[in-house]
Amino acid sequence: MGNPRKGLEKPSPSEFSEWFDNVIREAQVYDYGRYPVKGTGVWMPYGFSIRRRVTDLIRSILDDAGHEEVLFPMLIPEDLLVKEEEHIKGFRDEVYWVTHGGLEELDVKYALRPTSETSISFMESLWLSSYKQLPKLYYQIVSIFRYETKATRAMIRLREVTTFKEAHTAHATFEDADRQVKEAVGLYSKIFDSLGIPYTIQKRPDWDKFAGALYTIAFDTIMPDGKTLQIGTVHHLGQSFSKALDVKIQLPNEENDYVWQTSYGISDRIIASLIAIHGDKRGLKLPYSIAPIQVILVPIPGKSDEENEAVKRHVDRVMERLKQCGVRARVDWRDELTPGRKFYEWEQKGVPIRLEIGPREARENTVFMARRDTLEKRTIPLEMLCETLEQEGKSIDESLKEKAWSWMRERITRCHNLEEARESLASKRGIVEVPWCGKASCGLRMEEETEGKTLGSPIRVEEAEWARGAKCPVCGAPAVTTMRLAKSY
Ligand code: A5A
Ligand code: ZN
Repeated sequence: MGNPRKGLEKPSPSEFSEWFDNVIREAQVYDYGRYPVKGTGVWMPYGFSIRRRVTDLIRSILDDAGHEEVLFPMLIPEDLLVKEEEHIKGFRDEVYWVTHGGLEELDVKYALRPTSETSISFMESLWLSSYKQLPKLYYQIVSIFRYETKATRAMIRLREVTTFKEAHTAHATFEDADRQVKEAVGLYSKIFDSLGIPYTIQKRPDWDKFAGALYTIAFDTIMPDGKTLQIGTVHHLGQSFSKALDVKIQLPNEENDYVWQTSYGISDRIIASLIAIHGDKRGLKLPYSIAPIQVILVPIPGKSDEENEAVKRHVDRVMERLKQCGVRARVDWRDELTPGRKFYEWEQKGVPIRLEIGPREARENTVFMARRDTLEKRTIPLEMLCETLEQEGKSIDESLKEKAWSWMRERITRCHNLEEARESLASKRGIVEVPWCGKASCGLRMEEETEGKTLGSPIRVEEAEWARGAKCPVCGAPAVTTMRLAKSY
């Protein structure tokens, strides 16, 4: 017998990339790199069910906070897309164009939307006329297309981003849009928290904000290879798009003004990080609250037909009980596979709890439970099943979240000089924080000298407290905040 706990460790930084590609295919989540269009992947049935639980979670949190779901056309005529100057400058190199209808060349070519600020603002110019209609909070979950030139990666850097949740909001004042940005940061925190995904929140430096925005707030997490992944962004768009697309309203004082807008987005990356951050060498580890299958029942064959009959009746009883308490459960009846083989598959798929049910459990009216995250096992009387699962489910989710946060916190390092910062990024990656005077020239120098990417400054001032008054390692002036740097995706 090998070590029964083998495989509960994370893939090492150097193994991560291969681990991720293998696990998503073998667990039948996502088939990537085989469909003959680069940067696209296929959500397989099990993966689709995970994706649906995640989009349901996003929808419920946004709906509860007053957002309305909409669905816009995928095609954006060129003259609309180019209206906002900074925006098109930023996206020019990434747009896919539809140039023909059949054999005919189109008069005005169409972009496959790379994002929807321009198309949504265009319709808002027709829909909105008074401050009384504001704030207006729309969102859609759609495919977008970006001709990415950096190396494409399953779920992480796609050319067709199939799970693009984009929210677009309109407000009567700058301040109300500013408030919405804070609200969105709170909503995104809640979404990531529900999945146990840890993050840091920072204001991106001006040289790295969204094309057309006044400023961008970003959520970054650290992947098992130590590189950071931007998992969500919130933008204050000011009036750039409303001016370019003429979204005007009447204010309380009867004057007309352009609306103030925000937009915020998350993508397939949220599912990539859910898988990457909790997973181990055995495969996925899904939180109980989000798992499409929370409990898998594996019948253990007996020595006689009689015993097998008893097992079957007991499995039915257990399923009945699980149905009553609203647990998403399934029985694996496949008779061509051994129980051991089934354990292996469901562990790989990340099902949080396994119940083994054999002749002994049937006789004693119990189930034998194994937790995916710790492999802890114990026998539970049937009458205790529902309350036990509820407790174990909570405990699994807390434990996954806590482990993920502590792993990430250990990878955030404070440095007082750039040499140290460079060393730290080279040897252990993660995030380094250095005191920063706030000048762009110093930030850009930090990027060069540390060979890291500038993620920006924490939006919570207390997170930069330690650096206040310290010297900016570039110019020596007193720091007003910190700059976070990382090797990033
Ligand atoms: N309209 C705004 C919200 C927008 O487009 N913002 S964004 O460009 O920053 O994209 C939102 C989020 O989508 C990013 O924070 C990133 O997490 C994700 N994303 C962007 N490009 C992606 C790609 N090629 N593949 C997967 N996810 C991507
Ligand atoms: Zn400086």
